[in-house]
Amino acid sequence: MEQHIYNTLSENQINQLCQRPKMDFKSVFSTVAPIIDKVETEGDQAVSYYTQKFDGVSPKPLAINPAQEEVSLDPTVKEAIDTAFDNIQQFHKAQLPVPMEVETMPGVRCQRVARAIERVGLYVPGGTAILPSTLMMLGIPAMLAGCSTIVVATPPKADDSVADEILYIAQKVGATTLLKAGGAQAVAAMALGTESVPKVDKIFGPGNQYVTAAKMMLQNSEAQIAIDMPAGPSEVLVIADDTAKPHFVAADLLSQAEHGADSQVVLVATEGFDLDACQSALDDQLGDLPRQQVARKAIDQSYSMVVEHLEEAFSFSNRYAPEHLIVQCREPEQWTDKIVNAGSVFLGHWTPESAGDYASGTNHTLPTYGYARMYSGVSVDSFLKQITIQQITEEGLQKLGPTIEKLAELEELQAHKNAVSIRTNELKNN
Ligand code: HSO
Ligand code: ZN
Repeated sequence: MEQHIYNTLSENQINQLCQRPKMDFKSVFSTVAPIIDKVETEGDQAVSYYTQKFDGVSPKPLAINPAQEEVSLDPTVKEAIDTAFDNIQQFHKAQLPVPMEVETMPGVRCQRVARAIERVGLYVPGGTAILPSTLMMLGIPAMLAGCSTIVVATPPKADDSVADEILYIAQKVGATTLLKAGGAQAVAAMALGTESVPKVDKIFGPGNQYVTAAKMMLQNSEAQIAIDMPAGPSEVLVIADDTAKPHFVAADLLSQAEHGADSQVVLVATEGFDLDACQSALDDQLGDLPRQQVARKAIDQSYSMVVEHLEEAFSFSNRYAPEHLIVQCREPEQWTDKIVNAGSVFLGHWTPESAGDYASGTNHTLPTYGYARMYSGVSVDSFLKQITIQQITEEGLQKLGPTIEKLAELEELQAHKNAVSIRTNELKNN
């Protein structure tokens, strides 16, 4: 790992270290545009065509109702899924909003109520591994919010089947359709609707650059869909002081590095942390990983930064705005007020990121690429919209009327003023 000393760096160099690799969206957009067009004109047939072309499978049928599928799971897998499901459900249930009502003036009552986004699409990547955890992270808040149409899209296996783990979770969250396709064609099918896939209003979930590009393009099209957030490669930043155990830190860095060769892994350590021991633990642990080629590429592009004080560590971390921030230092909870930009935070020596990835209860769909500066991770809120409601009494309108009339006059919008005057005059005359 390349090493930097924080207080020898210029502002410019620090900014450079906070940069993520550039995404070349231009060429990806030009690949994705014809896929979207073909799905729009040919529907299911186009989705099948691209699934055959890119994944080598012709899904038959293209979409299924997960409730009607037979599922058989190893009991230990089922138990692990059930435990994680329960924790994620508990933490997300607590996020359900409480209705709000405020009487801003006597007789002027304002309310805010939440309603579910009715139709949502959840993208669960396939590729090198199945990701049942991602379906829990998206499906559980969708179920709790009360979304009535939940479409799950995931690429089928080579034999055209869908993993039992995915089917089991799809059943538990009440998914209504499961589309056996991935890639830009699956995103397009959910955004536009086809013969067998209902059109949705918002699309969630991580994916490769083609999936991300399709989400971005369809968001800005006549399909009128929303997306959860812009997505880039996964990231972790670990802050370690002299109390941190080098082999724990190494394990955490590798757990993120194995996601992809483009994963972003950063270590920020005080001088008391044993960086050499961490480097040799990294080398040792890497040798045993089935995905060591992927992890090694990510680690080779990563760096460590030595700081004098933890204040500097948190200040750098806030500038970097990592998706995951792991804090392995003395009294880590004392630092939470200083954390301003991060997707999800893991405090102390006994809190690996894997806990949040799978089973502690928090969501693992989080902002990357520096978007933690202004985006939150997925939560129940992501599946809701808020509606405001108001009701004004005669007394309320008499009191508030002159204020509205004055402001309408100021904006030279006479009809707005009249809508008040016509009523208050009637009250005066009665
Ligand atoms: N760390 C990933 C989520 C994940 N990890 C899924 C394991 N499975 C999000 O950055
Ligand atoms: Zn992970």
